[in-house]
Amino acid sequence: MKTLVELANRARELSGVRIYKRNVEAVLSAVQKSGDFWEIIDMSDLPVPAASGIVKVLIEEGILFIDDEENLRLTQKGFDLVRELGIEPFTDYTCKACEGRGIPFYADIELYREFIQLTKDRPKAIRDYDQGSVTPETTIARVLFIDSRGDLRNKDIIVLGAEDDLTGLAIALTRKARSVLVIDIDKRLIDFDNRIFKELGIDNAEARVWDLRNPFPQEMLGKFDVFVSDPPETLPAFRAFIGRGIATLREEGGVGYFGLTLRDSSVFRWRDFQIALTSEFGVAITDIVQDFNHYITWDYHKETKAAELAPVKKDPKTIWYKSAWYRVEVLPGFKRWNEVISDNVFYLDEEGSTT
Ligand code: SPD
Repeated sequence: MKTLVELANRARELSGVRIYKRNVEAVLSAVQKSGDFWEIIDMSDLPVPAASGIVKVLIEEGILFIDDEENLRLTQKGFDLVRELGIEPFTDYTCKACEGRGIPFYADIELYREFIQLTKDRPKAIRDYDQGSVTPETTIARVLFIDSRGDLRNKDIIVLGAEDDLTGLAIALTRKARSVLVIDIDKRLIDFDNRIFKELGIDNAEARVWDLRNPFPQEMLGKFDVFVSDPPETLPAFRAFIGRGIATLREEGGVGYFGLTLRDSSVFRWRDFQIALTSEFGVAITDIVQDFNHYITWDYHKETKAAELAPVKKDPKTIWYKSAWYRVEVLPGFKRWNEVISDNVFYLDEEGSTT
């Protein structure tokens, strides 16, 4: 019988992504709770290629098998292994009322209702820009979180990309910010926001088309108190969205909010992001709320590398794609990064698979 380290190394070889012993343990723990591949990814906090590689190796080694309903199950050898190694079933004490965010969306039920009402005909998430919208409950909880930290009222706020989540719209609907500027590459979303701003007479909010691969003009830099974003998970996209977000901040004490996921990115990549944030851009990470952002599975799921890599063909039945909510504060001497992005790997690299 191979050791967990050997299983991890084999999965790494098979999948081409970074995997270590802890990841194999996480899959063996998750599979004791649910046989659904997408739920296993959610519980084990792994990029799809990594989870898929581990599952394939565990099947190869006779530790798992796929049953008639396309669920993953432990074999007798698998049961013996988890018992011998003391790997227990996944446990979850997440608060069901706030879905683990610590901020219940219904704390401002009027805002939630207005948002739901206004966004009934919202543009659908499309594959072109790696879109995947968060649930309305997530969007409203984001706004309430921002308000709870003193980062909403009378602040100049910029929302960069990911307006498929309509976070910029929801911030504007509070009528509490001093100004709101929404930047997105997708003209459908920009037109959608601007139409609502106009209809409701919200004249301190505006949406503009912008491709974040391009540097911002000088007049955008140093103009805002707060930025909000949700970048694709490659390093170039992280720079384009978060580096440029930081560059828009007026002064030390400025704040950024964004989502980072472990479904399209590994914890190894998170370390690279965190080094860029703290050592290069000069920010402190004040908050990371794991699984704060819940994404509605996108209509193009069947066309993605994730669907192709999955060991089963069954589609996700529940929300499986989540991301952590980061809050950062810029400190004295912070760097305004605003270079051209020339990298071709923008939306998808070896760890990503949902575009
Ligand atoms: N490709 C579909 C989902 C993409 C959602 N983006 C989440 C990014 C988190 N930073």
